[in-house]
Amino acid sequence: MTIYQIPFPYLQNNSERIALVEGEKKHTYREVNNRINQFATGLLRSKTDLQEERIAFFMPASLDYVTTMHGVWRAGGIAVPLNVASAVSELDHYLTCANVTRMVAGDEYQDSLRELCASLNIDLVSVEDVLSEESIALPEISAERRAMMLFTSGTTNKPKGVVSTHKTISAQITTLIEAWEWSESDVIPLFLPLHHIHGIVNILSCGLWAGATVHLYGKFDIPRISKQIVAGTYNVFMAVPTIYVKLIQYFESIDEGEVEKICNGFNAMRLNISGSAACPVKLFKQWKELTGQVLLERYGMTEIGMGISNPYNGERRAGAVGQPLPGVECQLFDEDNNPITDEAVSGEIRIKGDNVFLEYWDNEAATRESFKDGWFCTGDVAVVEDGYYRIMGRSSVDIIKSGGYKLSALEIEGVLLTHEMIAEVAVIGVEDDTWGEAVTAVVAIKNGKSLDYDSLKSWCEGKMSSYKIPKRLKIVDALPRNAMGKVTKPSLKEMLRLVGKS
Ligand code: MLC
Ligand code: AMP
Repeated sequence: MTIYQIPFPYLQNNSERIALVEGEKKHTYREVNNRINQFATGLLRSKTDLQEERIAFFMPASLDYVTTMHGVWRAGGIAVPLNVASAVSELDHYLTCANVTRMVAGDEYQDSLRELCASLNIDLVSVEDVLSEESIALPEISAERRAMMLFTSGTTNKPKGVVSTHKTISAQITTLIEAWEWSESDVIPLFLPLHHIHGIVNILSCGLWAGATVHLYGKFDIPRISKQIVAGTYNVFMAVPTIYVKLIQYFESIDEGEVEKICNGFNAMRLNISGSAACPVKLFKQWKELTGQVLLERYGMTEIGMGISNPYNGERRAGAVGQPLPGVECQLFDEDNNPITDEAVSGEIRIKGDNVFLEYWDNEAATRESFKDGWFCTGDVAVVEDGYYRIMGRSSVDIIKSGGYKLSALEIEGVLLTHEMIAEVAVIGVEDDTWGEAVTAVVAIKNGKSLDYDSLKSWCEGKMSSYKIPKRLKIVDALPRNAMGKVTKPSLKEMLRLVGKS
């Protein structure tokens, strides 16, 4: 008998309930389970265990995605889901860093990936190529084995591979099932990208573990999703704050009767969640006024899954993220590494628990630096007020959160500095109503040269993923620096925030 270390009971039990809906197609748990086994078998070929071989995949939310993710887990590999919106120039780093040997891609992506995969000696296949009807025993895999690698931007260098084990993923799922009372009667739309924890764990994996039905969308398609909301299809909705902002902007573009129907659809749901970036109090209130839903805001990170959440039952507080989730230990620390016990004194959030990742792939130094005395140091600063955690900001100005994506200012600066007109550049995230933070390039231009926003934007295309391209350009004579010669990004940020408001 196969031992599943991430035991999705409804898959294992071949339930006849509907697991996935893709447009008009519906797939039962039994069907999905069989396909996963066929895929795992095909991946193994003559091997008995993939022994943590890194298998990348490049596909939107689909039956193929689920087949690949679970198939890799069951065959003993490490699943490396990649961002289908990545510029091909950025994929090279992910594939090389993870030493990927096989890439499973949707048909629509095969042509654009062929050359890159060939140059890196990576086997490019489709799900269909791998499926096998043969019947073999799948390996027994210990819970401590590595299962998944997600890339996350950091303050230095290129994105790092965050490795979680089968045990980590199980812990990340089960805490949410308990806290948010997932059940088999839940139906949820999934339109977030599937190379991040929000889409992978909070929605897809919790849904499949609980025996719920997950409706898969290739992208955030507001009219299609709204139609289902009006029809009362969904009872749970999870998104980043930017999505709630975009929904409100959409309401302003359609007639009032339609808005009312959509808002009634939201009103009838049991739960609306916001996370991955701060939910402004104004947005929390607007959503309540429009839909009657009190958003449940929670806090998480690629390295820990979810850590802190407002209560499902009980007061959900605007501007706060709530209390540590079941099984998650959370403590604030001051700059001298002393635990903070007083309320209203801010400090860095540090986390312990089975939900915490194992390591940054092939980067012992970064792993070591991110843990202190067994606590994972998140780099986020919070206070506790009346038992509720409130996020105050991040310890690094070089991390930008735009529409829920974590971006490295240094990575973007590195590309911009190769522009022939640019003498020096500082990239910062400036407060923005839609994106949370808008990537802003503050640039000093070489003597005698000129640069406008549109030409910079077109120059960036293809050199970085489109969501990283600066939304704004500010030209200065020289960047402000402190006595040590370091660019004073916090003052730049404040200056541009005030300019934006004037
Ligand atoms: C898209 N664009 C963005 C952007 N997303 N620009 C800045 N920031 C973003 N996040 C740009 C595109 O480049 C394009 O630019 C234009 O917007 C339209 O693109 P689109 O793809 O049609 O946009 P849309 O579908 O509206 O996408 C917005 C979005 C998406 C909010 C749906 O960004 C998204 O799915 N974000 C969620 C990311 C996520 O899941 N994060 C969780 C990380 S895990 P142009 O110029 O070409 O028109 C984590 C832990 C935790 O944080 O706690 O959960
Ligand atoms: P990522 O590395 O992409 O997983 O992003 C994790 C980061 O998103 C955290 O370290 C926080 O900075 C931020 N984040 C997630 N949820 C929230 C939230 N509710 N409020 C503020 N910041 C958040």
